[in-house]
Amino acid sequence: MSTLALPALTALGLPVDTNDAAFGWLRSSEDLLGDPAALQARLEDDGYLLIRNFFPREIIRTARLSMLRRLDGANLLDKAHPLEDGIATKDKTITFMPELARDNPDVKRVVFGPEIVGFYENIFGGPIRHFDYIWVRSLGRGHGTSPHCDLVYMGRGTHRLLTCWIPYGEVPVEQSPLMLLEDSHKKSARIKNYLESDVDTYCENRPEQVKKVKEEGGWSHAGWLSNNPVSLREKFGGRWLTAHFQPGDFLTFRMDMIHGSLDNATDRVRLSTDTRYQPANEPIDERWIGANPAAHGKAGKRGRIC
Ligand SMILES: O=C(O)CCC(=O)C(=O)O
Ligand SMILES: [Fe+2]
Repeated sequence: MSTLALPALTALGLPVDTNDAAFGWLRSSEDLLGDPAALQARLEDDGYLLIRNFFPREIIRTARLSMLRRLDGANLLDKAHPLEDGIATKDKTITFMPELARDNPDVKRVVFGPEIVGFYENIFGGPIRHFDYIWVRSLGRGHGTSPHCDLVYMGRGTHRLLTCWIPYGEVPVEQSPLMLLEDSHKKSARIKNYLESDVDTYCENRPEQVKKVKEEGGWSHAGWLSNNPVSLREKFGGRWLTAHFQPGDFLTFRMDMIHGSLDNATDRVRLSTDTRYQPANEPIDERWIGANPAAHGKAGKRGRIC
């Protein structure tokens, strides 16, 4: 891969090594769409599938505009620019905003619509269900997401669960695209203790955890595997893989795949959702279902003897 055209990239403020041995591109499996067995095999091998040009662009654009209108209504966009450009107001950091998807039929059209449901039915080989909760990220200039695996946030049901990350608009490398640590799903034994943890579970026999998690509704830990994507990669091996995402693309990956995102070096908001899908007949993590999911609130906290 030529690195000549790449701008200097950072992750959590740290310079990312973009040499061929440390950095690369996600491969698209768009060509396998008609062949579920091949998709399943590729997912097993790579731990992820990038599918380009999957959604009709119009539904992505409609969902993007619906979210931008809400951001604008909250005075988070610079009114000197067209709404559609999604330019963030200076000095206001925007991050995790699930309210952009609440009661939003345009976002639900994308994340629970027939295209994506059909895709996961092919992947799981039968009926599927999704978590009702929709994670929305609206990242202005600043740091991306720390490296983690999703299991620690949603591992109480089946582990045959897949995340779907969808960008709403173009997301070039300098605008905080998602990145996956290559082959990390094959090394999960090395992070066994981390993968067995659950951010909403506390030790009943440790008073400080009872106070923090059960009484105050906090988390037992933040869920991050590391706050240093550069040294994590050096220790763990593999390359950080990312893409210059286009509207219509999506990325799906396993619960044990290490991922995070690059920083946003622009004033353009990076809008994305992440949602989850699993076989319909397997147990589901109760925190994320229903009209008003408990999420990481007090109702989802669980004690155990450590
Ligand atoms: O969008 C991001 O920066 C993080 C997304 C993520 O962690 C996920 O899709 O599971
Ligand atoms: Fe994640």
